[in-house]
Amino acid sequence: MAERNLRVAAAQMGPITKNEPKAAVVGRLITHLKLASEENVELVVFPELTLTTFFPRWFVEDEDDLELDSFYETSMPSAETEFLFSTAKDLGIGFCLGYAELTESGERYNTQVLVNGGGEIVGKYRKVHLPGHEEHEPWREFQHLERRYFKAGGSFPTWRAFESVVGMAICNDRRWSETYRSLALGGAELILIGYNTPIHYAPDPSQDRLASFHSRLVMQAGAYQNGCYVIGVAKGGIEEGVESLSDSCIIGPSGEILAEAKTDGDELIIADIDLDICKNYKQTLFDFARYRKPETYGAITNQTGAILPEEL
Ligand code: ING
Repeated sequence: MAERNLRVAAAQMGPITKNEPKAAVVGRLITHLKLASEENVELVVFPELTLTTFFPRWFVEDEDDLELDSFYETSMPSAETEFLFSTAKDLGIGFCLGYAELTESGERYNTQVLVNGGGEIVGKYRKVHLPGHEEHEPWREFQHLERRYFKAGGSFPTWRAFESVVGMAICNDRRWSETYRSLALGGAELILIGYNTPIHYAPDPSQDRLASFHSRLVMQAGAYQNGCYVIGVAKGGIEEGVESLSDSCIIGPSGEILAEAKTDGDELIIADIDLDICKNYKQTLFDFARYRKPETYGAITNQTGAILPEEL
């Protein structure tokens, strides 16, 4: 079988201001696509909620507030993103786009779509792990109200695309080992993860200095333990006063960092990946069918929280 080489890119975004028009943001995304085209990139991964500022940092009392709705898309492509889709199709470049989805029935999701080089949406993923809190917590320097503004997704689908099997995850999903294993059990070789990660973690500020280490740790572990490539893409920099992690990176099935961002702004990070390298791990150390013992893993799906042993 011919080698399955793929040139991929993480399209890191710098800050997006609250009043930056979506059309202006799309202009920045298209700049990424044009540079990617010059470098013969085949797949570009954009961050989580790429079309707007990270609005869950603010409390909006009224769920039906028009301003809140303005951060969501009621169709994809939408009027503002139609030009992105048509440009990508003209350039023959596939992409992964994170955005806030408002369905016809009024459900709100933190969503990513996978689009092939022909401009067709081949997959859609809705964020499963929603971090933060549901109610206004004024004690915080900034809010993290994803659990108020989004409904959780219900599965980790995978799709055949780009001569591979592709899965998607979003931000906090990358911190949960179940995410990668679920996708790898669906055959994923390539996992695309957009994120918006504030450096400051209000419940435990001792973690702040470890933001980059923790982000790399979980993605490198997820890649290695499942024989996958992982592309982690940030919207970083100081966005509306909140310092957010950049550090976008492309990670191989060995767990090694293959390419990484050098700035906190809009930056295209490119890597040539050989998808057949996944077999070096999936068919040896991590041969699931041969070595996994699901009959012993019951606690993982039967429980939500920990159940401690009895006091002696
Ligand atoms: N952001 C964060 C993330 O998981 C967070 C939530 C912030 C966790 C700060 C830890 C520290 O990267 C999103 N959007 O999930």
